[in-house]
Amino acid sequence: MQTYINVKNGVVPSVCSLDCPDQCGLLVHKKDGKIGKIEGDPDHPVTKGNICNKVRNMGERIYDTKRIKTPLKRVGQKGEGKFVPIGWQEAIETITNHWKKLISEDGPESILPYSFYGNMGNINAEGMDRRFFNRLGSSQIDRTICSVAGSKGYSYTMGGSYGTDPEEMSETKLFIMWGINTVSTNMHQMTIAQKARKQGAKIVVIDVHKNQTGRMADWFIPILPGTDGALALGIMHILYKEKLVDQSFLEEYTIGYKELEDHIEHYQPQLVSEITGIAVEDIYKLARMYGTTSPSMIRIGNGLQHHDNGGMIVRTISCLPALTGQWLVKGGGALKSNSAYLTHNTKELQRPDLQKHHTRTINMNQLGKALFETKDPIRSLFVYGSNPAIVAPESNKVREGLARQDLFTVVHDLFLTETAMFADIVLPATSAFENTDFYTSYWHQYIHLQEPVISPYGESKSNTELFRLLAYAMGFNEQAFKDRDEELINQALNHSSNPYLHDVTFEKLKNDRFIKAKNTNDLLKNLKTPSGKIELYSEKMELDGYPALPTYIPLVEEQNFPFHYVPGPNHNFLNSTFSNNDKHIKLEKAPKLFMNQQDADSRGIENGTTVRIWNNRGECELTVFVGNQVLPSVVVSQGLWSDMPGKNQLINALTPDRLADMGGGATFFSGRVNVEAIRKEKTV
Ligand SMILES: Nc1nc2c(c(=O)[nH]1)N[C@H]1C(S)=C(S)[C@@H](COP(=O)(O)OP(=O)(O)OC[C@H]3O[C@@H](n4cnc5c(=O)[nH]c(N)nc54)[C@H](O)[C@@H]3O)O[C@H]1N2
Ligand SMILES: Nc1nc2c(c(=O)[nH]1)N[C@H]1C(S)=C(S)[C@@H](COP(=O)(O)OP(=O)(O)OC[C@H]3O[C@@H](n4cnc5c(=O)[nH]c(N)nc54)[C@H](O)[C@@H]3O)O[C@H]1N2
Ligand code: SF4
Ligand SMILES: [Mo]
Repeated sequence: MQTYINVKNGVVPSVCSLDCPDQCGLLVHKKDGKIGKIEGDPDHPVTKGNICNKVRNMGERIYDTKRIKTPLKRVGQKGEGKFVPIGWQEAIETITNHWKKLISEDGPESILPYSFYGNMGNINAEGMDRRFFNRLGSSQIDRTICSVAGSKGYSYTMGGSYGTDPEEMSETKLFIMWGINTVSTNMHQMTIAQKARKQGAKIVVIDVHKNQTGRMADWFIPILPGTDGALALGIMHILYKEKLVDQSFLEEYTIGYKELEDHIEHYQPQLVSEITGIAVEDIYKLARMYGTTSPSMIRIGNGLQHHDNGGMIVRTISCLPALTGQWLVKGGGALKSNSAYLTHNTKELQRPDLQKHHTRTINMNQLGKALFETKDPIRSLFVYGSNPAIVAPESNKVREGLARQDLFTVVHDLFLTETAMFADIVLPATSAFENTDFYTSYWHQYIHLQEPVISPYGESKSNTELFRLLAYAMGFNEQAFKDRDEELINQALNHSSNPYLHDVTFEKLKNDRFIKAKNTNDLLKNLKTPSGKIELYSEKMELDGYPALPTYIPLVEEQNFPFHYVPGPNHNFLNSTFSNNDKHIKLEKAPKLFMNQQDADSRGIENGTTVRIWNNRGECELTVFVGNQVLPSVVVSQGLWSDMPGKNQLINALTPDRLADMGGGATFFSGRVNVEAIRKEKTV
């Protein structure tokens, strides 16, 4: 059979597997049977042949000699990195024998899976693995690290992750990039906005950091961290006062618009200015611009919701397009995530029915804490598709937990990550280019098929293959563990209750490669809120213990540390992926800390020198960039950096593991720190 694997020289189609909203169509150039150049697929309707630098250089990662070729067994201390190669049979036997013993002594809940979306492929990231851990009866992990708080907040207003179609945004006249670094994290969103700008559109960026996205804006609005809810309420105040609301839209499609009008009386521009740090006249200017420009689109980022109050912030912002009736305008509305259009049949794919008893669920944002729980302790951790030693908050606590002598840890990854350094057994994972899977974007509305482009590297195995092996060795003989990848895909796509996902099958995808969600313009008729309308007032929120109307709630006050610290992702890594690739590190240079001139002057800190940044959770040493990119009292760093000899750059040593107001989300950006000069010589 002709497969892409057999193509020696030529170009084969693919899709980007990374946790990035763009989900680009790719063309992989093969030379002598290996991956050479990677390009964008010019026929992809949204990404149109452009891709980022990270993935253009992906070939180097696929063939990086640091990639793990065989299973490994630890022979040194935890964290030391001494391993010897072993065969797959020994690896699987070691793991399953250990687990069988644990299950008989402590019960299956002493085993904890920990995973995220290092590979977004649906059957690999949340398919066969879920079946396995359901059947095992292990503890479950709540995958809250990324976007859950905002998604919950948005859903209270809109009923689910349904937003504006990026393909309609060529018509948009006002883009508000709110807490999103689109140039780095959603590049095609910026491409679309720039194209629209040629037809007169304006780009407004509201952010705590004037980064590459802010520098591209027609108007950059700096704001104090975690205060965006107040700004949105201030805009509402002016919209109502100046009769810029769309009354007929409010009457037909929303509930609670009268209650909201009374409620926002409190959010006077002067008060909002004091909270947000934005001048009163700018609040008026923004509200009037928003109230009079159509179509207008708010692109809501994830940055906003990595805060104590992140759910409520997104809930509040998501009310704005209803006030101006923008949901009826082509290219108008808002986009937090479009993932709901392409939801598949998770019941069939993940098989929760295989779970015989209810089990506890552990929030992944509190892994450190969980590893020290003394009641029903976790005795084994199985990590795949994630690198918690770098990406999880309170990393010092996480690493202390990973170093526990009595914790049996297995890591499945392509590389010996910082987490894998603590493992007892490391298993080699295929890259997505070696797998079959289907992908669904959380920004545009296409579903894609990935077929293997090359054969597995060394002895590596895909997640689906690994969990089939583990199931077999555990003696699980249900058909669910025998289903092949194509069957898993067809089971997941058989989802008649999602009207947007229609008649898509493995075979159809094989032919078409990407297929768009259907009937997406009748959103307002199908809203999944309790009332079926846009809920400006939400009874459900009240029942869940929140204010029913959008409300400004301040961040948790951390005492004694003068700076608010916002450590986001960077341009050339994807979370910690690529942070171990020389080319990407070179492009990024060094981890930087951005500080306001005023703060630097008062502390005798000079641009380009090394500073120590600390709080009661940990410390880091970073290169400081002094200027006006951040407001006084705020410091920002970019990127999740790998451990390197002699460098102290573990960013998440500083971040809190408090949970956000909704969904148990992460609060990476709500911590505080202090900063001091430590070396006078310039490092860059
Ligand atoms: N190059 C690259 N692309 C990526 C990623 C990556 O690591 N690198 N990660 C991917 C993933 S998993 C995700 S979730 C997305 C994340 O990408 P985004 O949704 O863009 O989220 P962040 O980059 O975390 O934060 C966005 C912006 O929010 C700002 N911000 C922080 N706090 C506040 C606040 O209180 N108010 C306002 N107005 N702004 C604030 C930050 O300064 C930052 O510029 O990107 C994806 N794409
Ligand atoms: N300070 C701070 N911390 C953050 C953030 C932040 O903005 N600031 N962002 C947070 C967010 S939004 C997110 S989403 C998380 C992301 O955190 P993670 O999901 O942990 O993301 P990565 O660091 O990219 O790690 C993914 C790992 O999966 C591996 N992998 C890739 N494909 C496969 C596969 O098919 N199988 C297996 N077994 N492994 C595979 C990769 O090699 C890599 O080591 O980080 C969070 N952490
Ligand atoms: S990381 Fe994002 S922008 Fe880069 S190729 Fe993948 S989907 Fe496209
Ligand atoms: Mo994320």
